[in-house]
Amino acid sequence: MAAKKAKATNTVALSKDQFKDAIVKHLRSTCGTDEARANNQAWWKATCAAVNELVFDRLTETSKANADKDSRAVHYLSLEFLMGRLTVNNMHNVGVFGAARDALADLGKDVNDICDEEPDMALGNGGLGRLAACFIDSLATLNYPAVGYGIHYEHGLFRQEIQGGRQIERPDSWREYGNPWEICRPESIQEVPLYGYVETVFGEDGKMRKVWHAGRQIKGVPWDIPVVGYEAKTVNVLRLWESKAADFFDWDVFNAGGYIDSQSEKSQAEAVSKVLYPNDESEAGKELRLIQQYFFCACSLKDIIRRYKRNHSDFSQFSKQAVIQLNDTHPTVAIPELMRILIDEEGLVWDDAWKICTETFAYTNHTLLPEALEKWAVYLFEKVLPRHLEIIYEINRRFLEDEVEAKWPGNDEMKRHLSIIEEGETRMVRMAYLCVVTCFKTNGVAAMHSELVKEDLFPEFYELWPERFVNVTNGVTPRRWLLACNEQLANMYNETVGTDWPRKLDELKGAAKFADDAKFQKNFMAIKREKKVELADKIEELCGIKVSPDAMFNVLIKRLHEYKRQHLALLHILALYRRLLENPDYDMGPQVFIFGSKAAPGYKLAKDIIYAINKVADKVNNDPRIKDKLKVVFMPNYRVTLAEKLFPAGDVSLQISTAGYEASGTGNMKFALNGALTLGTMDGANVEIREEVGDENIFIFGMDCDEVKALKAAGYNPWDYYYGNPELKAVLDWLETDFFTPGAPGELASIKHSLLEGGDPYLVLADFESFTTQYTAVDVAYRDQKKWAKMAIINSASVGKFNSDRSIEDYVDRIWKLEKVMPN
Ligand code: H2P
Repeated sequence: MAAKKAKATNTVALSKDQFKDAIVKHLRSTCGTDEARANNQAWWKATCAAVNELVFDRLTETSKANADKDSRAVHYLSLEFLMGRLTVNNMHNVGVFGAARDALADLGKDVNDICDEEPDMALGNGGLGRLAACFIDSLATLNYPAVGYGIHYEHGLFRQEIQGGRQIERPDSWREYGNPWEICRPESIQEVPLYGYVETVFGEDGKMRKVWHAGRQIKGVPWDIPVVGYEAKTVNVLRLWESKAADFFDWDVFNAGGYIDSQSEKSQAEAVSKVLYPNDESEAGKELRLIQQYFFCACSLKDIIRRYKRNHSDFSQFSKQAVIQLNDTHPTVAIPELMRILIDEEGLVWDDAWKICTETFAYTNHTLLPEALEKWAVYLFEKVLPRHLEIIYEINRRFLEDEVEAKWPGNDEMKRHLSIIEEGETRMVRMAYLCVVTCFKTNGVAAMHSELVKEDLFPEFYELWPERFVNVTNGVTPRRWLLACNEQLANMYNETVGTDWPRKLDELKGAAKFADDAKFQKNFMAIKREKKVELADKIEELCGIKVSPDAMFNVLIKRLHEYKRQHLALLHILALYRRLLENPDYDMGPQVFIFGSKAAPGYKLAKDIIYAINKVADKVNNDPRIKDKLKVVFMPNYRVTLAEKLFPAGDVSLQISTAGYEASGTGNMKFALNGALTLGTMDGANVEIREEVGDENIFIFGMDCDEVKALKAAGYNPWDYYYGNPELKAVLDWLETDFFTPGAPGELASIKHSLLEGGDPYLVLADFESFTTQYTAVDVAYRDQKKWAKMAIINSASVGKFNSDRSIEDYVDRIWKLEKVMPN
């Protein structure tokens, strides 16, 4: 089906001609060039400047309205904001996408080519950071006062290259040549102290005070990214802090010829915002990461307090005006920092300061994995943040002596168990405990996960304060994940259910009644095919692999981690390949498996899995015996921009984590919205997707959470599965040969070893048989295209619940209690 032109779904803010004039004007006045000489980079910047004429106006109006009304606001503290590109999104949200596209076309430019100039803002790692980006989009769309706070990393998540099948990490430079969306705000620079020692002093009134004599200061420079609400008057701000040396460099040293020395303080200070997730295997890396966390929390709190003080002379209203959401434990150090400011700098007594903290902070937990629950060595805290450690000790003392003692009198074992300080060879601060002890709400990110947070992660805390634990199921913004990335389907929905769905995603339900309609099915599947053709072209361009858009596209895109079980999909691919080699007429429809994933640089097995996928791909894709029935693709440098091409093109959405391990997932929601069927476990938000789309429109396999727990409790032995299933044994043994790595046997063996000698911690082998069996059912279903179309339509039309606007309304209702300031 030919791509219909996207119609602007909201009020047109500028006509095509006005937009054209604005672009031409900005080519000259902003970019210092003209239509004849400009390259695409200049066209892109001029286009952004034209959009910004509208954006910046609304930004100013929003901040004025918030200040005038002295409104309560949420401050979303997150180490990650995975924004991706902003141009198309912002054009849609201010209602000028159609005008911009047509204006550029008149000027001889293609909107896609121009927007392709924009680098991704990859200031995040995976679902957690992308969730933060969806949330600030929804907050602005719903006209809620909100500020996102994070770090202005010079380099975001690494750029992934694949060389000889292996992941190579390269620096990502998203703002090397300037970024038209950000505004530097030197007027709001903050100073951040570090290191040093704490002195106890007595004032003239005889009262004891603590004074932190910092050993160093660094400077936080704020950069504001406007966050444009869809069809809304609100433009909120994402404020990202860049670290700089407090004194630019030492003039005296410089003048005396010490050019290098004079720069050292500068480069040390700048290291703080240099990269997202510095490798923290070394001590220096750990220290840098703790400093990063403190740096952005300290800057953000000072900023919040500065704004608060404009209208208030004491702190009695603070928790009424400000709610601070801690996105995972990364910003936990904000808690002792606020205590420190209130007590040491503002002169409040402990109880008053503590009351404010317990009414201001709320915490979102995103994972149950013990390794992801942060702990910091006490000695590190003592070195970098000595006063904060004292405060944490005092919080802990009061918690144990008052609350734990009252609930479990005389139970020292319980005190040890719940202490914020973990005893052991190296004493550690348990950041998650500090969050739960302080925050007025702790939430999980999907219904099942929130239950596990109460039952398994924090059961005693839940016993103490059941009212503090709530669930807010994640969501995704339909503006980016349907309207902007799947123009064709968006237009089809505009014609079917009207144009309100990008806000009210439930309206898509209206399309479900056409699920049986032959013409609707045909159009729906034609769009899916068109998106698959686009993806197939991209695959050929990036990987040199030809895939047929008529094959079933199985897509597994997410951070690489053993619990997400990319290697389970790999074992299944090996089984299919084996079946095809043994029987060239083996009955299966053509299938393509598409992976996109980055592995943490220090995570060896994850990198081995990427290597294995690529080696298997090399072999399978070039084996004429299997007659193109099976293809395997690993797309390099998976990021938001690539995701925007992958989600609309997927037929099967692989969500195959071990039940109980994936907190929610959000890719599962994006796939279903774009008409892919889930093949997944009863984990995270898959459970709720199943509730929405119906059991007959989803493929569930494997053990559920209780079965996983029971098997582990009974003593899981992966060898039983290895010896019990000849196909599984054969594919695992295959990994040890040099079949996929000619001349280098054993190169893929680490995967087998982790699953056998390593104990298979995520029960890959236990779920293998169920997975392959269910995959056969998926293949059979796909070959009945009419039935498949119906199921795909029902999926897409039924996932309105997973609109991030709904998540935000839940946060507002259950936690934040905000009011809208700008009119709708
Ligand atoms: C994490 C969880 C996901 C969850 C997401 C957002 C940490 O993301 O694992 O289950 O959906 O947060 O709450 P990820 O694994 O993609 O980095």
